[in-house]
Amino acid sequence: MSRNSKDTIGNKREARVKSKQGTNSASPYEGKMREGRGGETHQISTAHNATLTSQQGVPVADDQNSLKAGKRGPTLMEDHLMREKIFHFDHERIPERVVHARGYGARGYFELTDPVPELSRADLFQRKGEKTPVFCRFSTVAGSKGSPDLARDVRGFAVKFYTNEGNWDLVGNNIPVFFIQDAIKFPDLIHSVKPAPDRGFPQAQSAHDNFWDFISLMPESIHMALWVMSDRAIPRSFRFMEGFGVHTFRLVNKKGKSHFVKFHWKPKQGLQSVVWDEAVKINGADPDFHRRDLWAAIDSGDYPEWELGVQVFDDDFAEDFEFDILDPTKLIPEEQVPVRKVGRMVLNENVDNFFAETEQVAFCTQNIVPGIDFSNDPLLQGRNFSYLDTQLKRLGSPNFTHIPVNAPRCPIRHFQQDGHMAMQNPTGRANYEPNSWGEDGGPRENPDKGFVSYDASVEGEKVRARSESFDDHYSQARQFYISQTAIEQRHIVSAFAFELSKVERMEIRERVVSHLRNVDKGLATEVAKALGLARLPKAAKPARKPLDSLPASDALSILKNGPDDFAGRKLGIYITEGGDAAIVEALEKAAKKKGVMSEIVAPYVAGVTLSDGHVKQADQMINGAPSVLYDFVAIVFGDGTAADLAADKPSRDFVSDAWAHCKFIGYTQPAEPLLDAGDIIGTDCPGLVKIGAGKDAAKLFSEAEGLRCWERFS
Ligand code: HDE
Repeated sequence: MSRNSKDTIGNKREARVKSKQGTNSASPYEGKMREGRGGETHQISTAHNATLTSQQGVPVADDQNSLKAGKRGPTLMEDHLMREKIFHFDHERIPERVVHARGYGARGYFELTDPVPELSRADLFQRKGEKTPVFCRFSTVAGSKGSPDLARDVRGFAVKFYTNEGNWDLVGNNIPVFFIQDAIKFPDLIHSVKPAPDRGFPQAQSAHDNFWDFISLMPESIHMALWVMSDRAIPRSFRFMEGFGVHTFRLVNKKGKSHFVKFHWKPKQGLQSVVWDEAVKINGADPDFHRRDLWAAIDSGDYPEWELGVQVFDDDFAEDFEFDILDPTKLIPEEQVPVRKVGRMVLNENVDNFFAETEQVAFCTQNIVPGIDFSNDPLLQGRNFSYLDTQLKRLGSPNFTHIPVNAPRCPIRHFQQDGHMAMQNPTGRANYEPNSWGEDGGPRENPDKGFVSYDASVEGEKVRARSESFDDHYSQARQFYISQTAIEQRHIVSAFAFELSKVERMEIRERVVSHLRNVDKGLATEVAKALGLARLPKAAKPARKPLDSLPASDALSILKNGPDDFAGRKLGIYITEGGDAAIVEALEKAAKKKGVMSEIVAPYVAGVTLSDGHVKQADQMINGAPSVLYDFVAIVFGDGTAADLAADKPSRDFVSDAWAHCKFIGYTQPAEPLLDAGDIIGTDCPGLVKIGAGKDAAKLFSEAEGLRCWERFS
């Protein structure tokens, strides 16, 4: 039988399966689940007032009391309903991810805007305007599932594309480089940053001896350390950060020709981060700040969007580039290889159930599709082993691909079977290949359509070694540092000083500074000064002399890539009794027009009576809504109300924090005593906008377009 005829049989079989299911759903299993036939998933009814049942479907008469021998007697073992309920509760938790445990996901789609068939045969890159469903999960790395969102940390940026030819997982971060060059060091890196094994703390923090001990002994991590000490590690929201595939991958076209590629996600909303003092306070005020932000934006229809870009290069470029393109501690500056935008991702649906989707989603770097391939990056090669392994541990069965969030949305036909919780059970007699069952013989391989690995030539001795081409550890760290604005450089210095101030052993602090000397002497001097070191430590001996010729790259700065307007940001309007109703209304209207979310803050959550006599309900009480939760604030007070509030700590902090964090502050004249109490010196300072009447509201918005008033930063 020819291979082609086998394929025809496969297609016929698929058609039969579909018609049996009575649905033209993309996934054969989806149809089965809807039918709810024996042996397949049952759906839990959420209908209002439906009768409560046990897991076995037995109606429950009393869910308040366990079965006892007499009202005051012992509980009986016979109580099958209580035992089932508690048994299930006892097993609710699955192991949290060993890294990236804290995360938040959403559904959406990827739309191809610029097809690239000449680069890749991947089905999702062929037809302009075609949409591919995606699931995207953002995360922090070090903290446990319940840790706060604003930890200083790398953010995971993982996207599962449900393509017509299988799932492609792009499991990236919001930082384009990584700490280590070889997968074998990953457990050490993660152990060092997680709570120390003897004391079980600190949680979700890198400011401790173990982490900096490891970093200072692994010079390859210094480039990434600079990124993590920059504001990239304290993003304002998942919506305002970039994403990177980090490793070099391959794109392979129909003819089998390959190009190297690095993947980029660019947020349409622009880049934005918070400042460290703000991050610390947000963690207290709202530990769910990032997940709430994403959920609220999607819930309100303000769908976040990213462009997918590719940096494509060939072997010649790889040969000439200053660094090894397989070294994941290096990036390729966008000025050297521009990012070509090929499509956009829109996140437009929140999950219905956090556990079902965000917790159970199982990303695997090995999930690639025809037209995309791996490079020999040793970190990527190690990851390809790790992710499948971790999903088995976490989800408990090789059938984790049967869980809807992980299931491909294209036809699946194979002979893999059984195992725990098998939901997709093939029908028919043949469960092996080759077989001679003709039409009932099941699927066949297809050399034309199927995945073929790029036939890169490989030769070499079996060695445990690292290539000398990975030896430069400082040049790109320096390039990153000199690409930052003065404000961003100051933040990096403060972050190093803060983190190292929490390190107890002096030699670790000094060892870190000795590496910084190879990055930038000014940076090392500033950090040493901030730490109060008696002398500047000698520079660490580099494996290879760093280059100081790499030019600054604007693409590496957040502030040089901020948004053009305020869309997607949040305004806090603090009002008191008698506040000017026209101004409040004008602010709310202007916010809506600009795509800004606004919230009313008041001394009482029940609200206050404004100047026109109507009661304005509040969204938040001042004690629960510090200004760190907003991008800019307006204070619209009624006559005489500021004097009392000037003695109120949350009210004073509201303005003094907004001031210290360089936020724009709109205010009405009656609010001036509070500004004085909040240590705001003089009302003619930059970033303070006096609002005399409703028509001035627009002024606050136009002034505040720069997001922060950095002139105030000192
Ligand atoms: Fe991961 N990583 N990682 N990682 N990683 C996991 O898989 C691992 C690395 C990244 O939202 C784990 O499902 C090894 C780089 C993200 O569910 C685990 C190495 C990058 C996520 C794992 C790395 C990442 C993970 C834990 C070094 C950026 C969260 C739970 C060789 C390019 C995905 C899980 C989600 C998750 C292993 C390095 C990104 C254990 C061994 C580099 C975004 O498999």
